[in-house]
Amino acid sequence: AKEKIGVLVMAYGTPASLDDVEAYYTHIRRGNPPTPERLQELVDRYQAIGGLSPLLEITRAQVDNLEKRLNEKSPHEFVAYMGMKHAAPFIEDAIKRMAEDGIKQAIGIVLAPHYSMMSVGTYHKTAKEAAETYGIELLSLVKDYHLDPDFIQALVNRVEEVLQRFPGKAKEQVKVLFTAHSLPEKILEMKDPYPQQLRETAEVIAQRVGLKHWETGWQSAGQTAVPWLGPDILERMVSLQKEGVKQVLICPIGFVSDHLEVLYDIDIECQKLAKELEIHLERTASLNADPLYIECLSNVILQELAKT
Ligand code: FEC
Repeated sequence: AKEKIGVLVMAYGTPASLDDVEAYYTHIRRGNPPTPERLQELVDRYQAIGGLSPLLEITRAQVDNLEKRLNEKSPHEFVAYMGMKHAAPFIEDAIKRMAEDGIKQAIGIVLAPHYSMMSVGTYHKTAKEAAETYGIELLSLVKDYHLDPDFIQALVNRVEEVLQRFPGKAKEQVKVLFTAHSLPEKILEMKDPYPQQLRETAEVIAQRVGLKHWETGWQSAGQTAVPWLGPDILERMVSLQKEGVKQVLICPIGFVSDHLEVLYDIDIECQKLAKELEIHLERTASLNADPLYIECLSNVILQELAKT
């Protein structure tokens, strides 16, 4: 029989019920429980998007489709496991299950296209430690795929699609903000590739679509004592209005799925501000289980394996 290769597919994770929000938030805060007020704010945000985030189901669909596509394309036999950073099933749980299933070798990928030591880097650290604990040989961990041709094509399609919703010559009039999750400013001193990679993805899409006005932007910064990369999209919306901008498109290229940071931070919070500022704001649809995104993931994994 062919030796099975485990595929560790890692994503952020979301609470399974509103009762789990406290444990989830505590995990994100590295074991420090939030104050009751901060917890309530987060519960309110989940309630505002309908009670829970669809992230778990979407991640599950991405993992299942990726496994299927890998097995169609390659003579190896792949078994994919979903492992979350902050919620069950955790990355550690996925590795443990691999070991129980008799898997000896695995490759890992994060469902986030841009590399930062503070994002993808911490998934990798957890994966390496768990692999060590359970005796799984990690063949490789994919670092980034922010310029993968299928990834770019999927985003180009979405930008083209949503531009139709603006009147007139949208490519010439609309200001496009390509956004990603903010991170603490100290990543700049650490020469982290994250801001540059974000810029590269944005630049290629803008060129392909022929956009006149675009820039990158930061969203969803955490509330901690340290400064985060800015300006935040909320601040930027205010300054754009002062500059006379009336139409804005947000393309959240740092995220691949519908979840709180998209459904609340853009669709509710930023949209409310846009209404007040009388700006016409649209957002590109998330990739979710788009076959082009699955194609990107499968190609990146096979290319990575070919190097080992
Ligand atoms: O839909 C859902 O339930 C999950 C939404 C969600 C995604 C997500 C992605 C990223 N985060 C990243 C970094 C940080 C850092 C902190 C931080 C805090 C939070 C909190 C919530 C939350 N994040 Fe998140 N993130 C999501 C949700 N994130 C909730 C806590 C409340 C708040 O601050 O808003 C700050 C930790 C600290 O306090 O020290 C740092 C990065 C990503 C994108 C890459 C990835 O997906 O891994 C980076 C989705």
